[in-house]
Amino acid sequence: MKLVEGVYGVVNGRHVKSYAVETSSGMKFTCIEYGCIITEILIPDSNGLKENVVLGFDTLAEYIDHSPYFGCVIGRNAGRIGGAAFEIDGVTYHLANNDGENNLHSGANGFHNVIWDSAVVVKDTEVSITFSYMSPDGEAGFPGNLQVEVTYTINENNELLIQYQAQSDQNTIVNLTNHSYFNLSGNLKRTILDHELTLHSDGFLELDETLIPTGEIISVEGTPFEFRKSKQIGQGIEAGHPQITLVGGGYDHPFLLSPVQNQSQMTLFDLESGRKLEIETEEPAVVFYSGNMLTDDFNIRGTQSQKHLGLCLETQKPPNMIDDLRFPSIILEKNQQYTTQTVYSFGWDEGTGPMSHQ
Ligand code: FUC
Repeated sequence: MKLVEGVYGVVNGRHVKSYAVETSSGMKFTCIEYGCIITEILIPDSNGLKENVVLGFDTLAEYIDHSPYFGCVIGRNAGRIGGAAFEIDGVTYHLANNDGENNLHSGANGFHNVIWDSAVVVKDTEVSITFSYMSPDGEAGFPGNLQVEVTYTINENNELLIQYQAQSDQNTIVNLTNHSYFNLSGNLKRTILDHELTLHSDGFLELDETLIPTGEIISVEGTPFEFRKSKQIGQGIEAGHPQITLVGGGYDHPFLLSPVQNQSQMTLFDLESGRKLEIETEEPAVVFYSGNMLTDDFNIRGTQSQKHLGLCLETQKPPNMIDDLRFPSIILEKNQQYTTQTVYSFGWDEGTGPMSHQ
């Protein structure tokens, strides 16, 4: 394992550190203290060519000015809160309405725009980077002083483990995720439409026209939301469904995860490059977002952004659920520990080319 520390940029006079971790078999992972952003993940393809598989920028200015939440940790709340308000213990709390009348990803003062403290632990076969932050009572509109930690551990098996921990001195909302956009083609050569997805979910949450869950669970059976057997994402989108049209031509829905045995809950595969990503989470749901709202008015490391250039698999609790007893609540009670983790395992098909030229 190799670790290189650096300075990514400066915000308000403060240096933002970067950490680059390399495994001996060829994965390279880079993250920064700003928003806990994962800026780059290099993975070999079937010919051994290492290329980037996440959307990201090379400058802090781009993240600050116009990032559609590339690679960051979202908090305190991932997803939308209807009417940008919620009630806890009879008190109504108001958040920024930054998505029509709703709150999206906690607004401009969310965790993606915060500089976190960091510490590293280096072992023989793994490197861990822990980011910590004390979010003060009332920040972004949420009650309670919330102490939060996010740890990225990269190991020699080319796995990325993300562990989240939080504790508050008042009842509050906590629903954290990482918002990496994946594109396994490598350096954004193609959109994600021909990526094959396996997602073990029997049902997803119907959305209303402002993308808030209506409360209805729709069975995936016989719909383009059926990914229990591997399917090309583009095929699903083309098949058409009012819920696909509603979100701008694609997926942007919470899928409820089903129990699995001896297989990953989610697998993403790109046949042409031979790259594969498997995801396992303790969370009950994943918001599968197929990059429908990515606009073409900015560049991503020299490539023009476009719709479907990346996809997010945001592991989390179903959004906007506070007192619907069918789902785990997004309320974290005073002095209780919030802990959760998600593992991303990267692999590549070594069958077709020499693992040589890197
Ligand atoms: C995802 C989606 C949203 C939004 C955002 C940038 O989390 O659920 O609709 O577009 O990313």
